[in-house]
Amino acid sequence: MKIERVELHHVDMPLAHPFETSFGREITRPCILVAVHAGGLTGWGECTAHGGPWYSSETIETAWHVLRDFLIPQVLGQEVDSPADVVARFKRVRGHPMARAALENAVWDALAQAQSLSLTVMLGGGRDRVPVGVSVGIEPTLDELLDRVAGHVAEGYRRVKLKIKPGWDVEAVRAVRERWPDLQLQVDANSAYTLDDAPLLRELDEFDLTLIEQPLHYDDIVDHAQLARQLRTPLCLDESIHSPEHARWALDIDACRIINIKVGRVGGLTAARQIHDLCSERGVPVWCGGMLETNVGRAANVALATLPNFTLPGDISASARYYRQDIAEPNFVLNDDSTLSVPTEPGLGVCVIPKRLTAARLRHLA
Ligand code: OSB
Ligand code: MG
Repeated sequence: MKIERVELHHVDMPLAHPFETSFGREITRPCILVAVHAGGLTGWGECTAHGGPWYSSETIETAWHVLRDFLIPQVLGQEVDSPADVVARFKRVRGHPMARAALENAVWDALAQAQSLSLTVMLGGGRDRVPVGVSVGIEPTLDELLDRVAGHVAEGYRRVKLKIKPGWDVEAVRAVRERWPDLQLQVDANSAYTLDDAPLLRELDEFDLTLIEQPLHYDDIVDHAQLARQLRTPLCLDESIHSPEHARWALDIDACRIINIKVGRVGGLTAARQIHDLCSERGVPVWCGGMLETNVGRAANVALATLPNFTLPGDISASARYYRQDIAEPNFVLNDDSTLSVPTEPGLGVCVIPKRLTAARLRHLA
């Protein structure tokens, strides 16, 4: 397959509900959509970098720069027959996993379409439904938090993740746990604590949480290994795992018992599957994280989450939880059993709607 043209679309869309984490509050979600044109087909990939370097050091601007000046030139006009060809061409590039992932995933979509395979089948996944949960941001008051959780429970979500930060932790978790004693519950601190907070984090042990996600420094595994030994609740890493190597290092030193795999953070579907396989060999469960994606990124997440070791529900909620009107169709809708159905059409199985793309677009590299 010869890559004939690559387009970048910088879009920005209002979120259905503002999303607050320990690193900030988001009202709109800017992202870059990558379109790869080859042999009459178009493959799509979503770059999950945010506007600012808050979740990770990448931003929309760094990703645009690295895609335009270094990654696109590596594949433009080239014959690409498998995702491995793209990975090999990007090998010289250090860092910038979200930029790499966006282009690699667009090639996966194009290659899958060319072979008339769904992305799920091309990845080697199998399920026709994947279990999902919902990530609930920090709210202005506990009452508003309880209202949001109640809404999601009523929608049918059976697993809820609460964002926590100092001052919004034990009390918030207690309030939710008291009202829903049987709900599958977990928390995500996005690096808001230090080892000195171990006694406070230990208080969370009484709430029967599935996991505590990334409590310490975004680039740390050493302190996490120390903390893990002091908690009964399993530790899960998100921000600290940037590649299959980071996953291996973290598991080698028992820094976590569970890994959140995000396609963007680890540099693409190839790396994501490698981490899945490694964790599978080591008996470590994984789950698919989310970055408030549009249906383009969500479709890739759903396909990834069909791999067998994705045993915990993903942060892959229904489309309506994120946007009033998504940029691609069809929407993902929550099934009665707190799952999303896996598309079976060739490639990602979603179509970008041109009119919506141009309406949401701030910048275009054609
Ligand atoms: O840490 O998992 C995170 C959203 C943006 C940045 C970081 C995170 C999140 C989420 C949302 O928790 C997950 C989702 O897309 O539903
Ligand atoms: Mg997280």
